[in-house]
Amino acid sequence: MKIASIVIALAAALPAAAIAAGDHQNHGAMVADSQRQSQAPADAQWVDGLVKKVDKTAGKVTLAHGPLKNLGMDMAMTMAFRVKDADWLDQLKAGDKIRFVANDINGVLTVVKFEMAK
Ligand SMILES: [Cu+2]
Repeated sequence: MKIASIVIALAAALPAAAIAAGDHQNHGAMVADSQRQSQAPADAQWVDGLVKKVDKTAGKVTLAHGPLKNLGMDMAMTMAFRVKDADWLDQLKAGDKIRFVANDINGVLTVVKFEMAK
């Protein structure tokens, strides 16, 4: 009985996660959802990113990025991130290629480290 209910729970959870990861409009919801996934490690995962837009007013940078498994994103996508240090927005401009690490900080996806890609 126990094993059967675990299998059912997994089967129910997996497709939902896959759909959420591919749907950009629901990115915020996905993050809120993923907070209960405490098995997700806080390990730094470097990923390539292409700067699409810098919004200093909002304190955000829009990045086209590869998969970020540590944040439950299994595929490449374009989305806005907050940056840990607002000064970083002065160092970035559309078209820049970077490598970065993003973390979920209190439910907000935030670039916590970055470097210019060569
Ligand atoms: Cu993303």
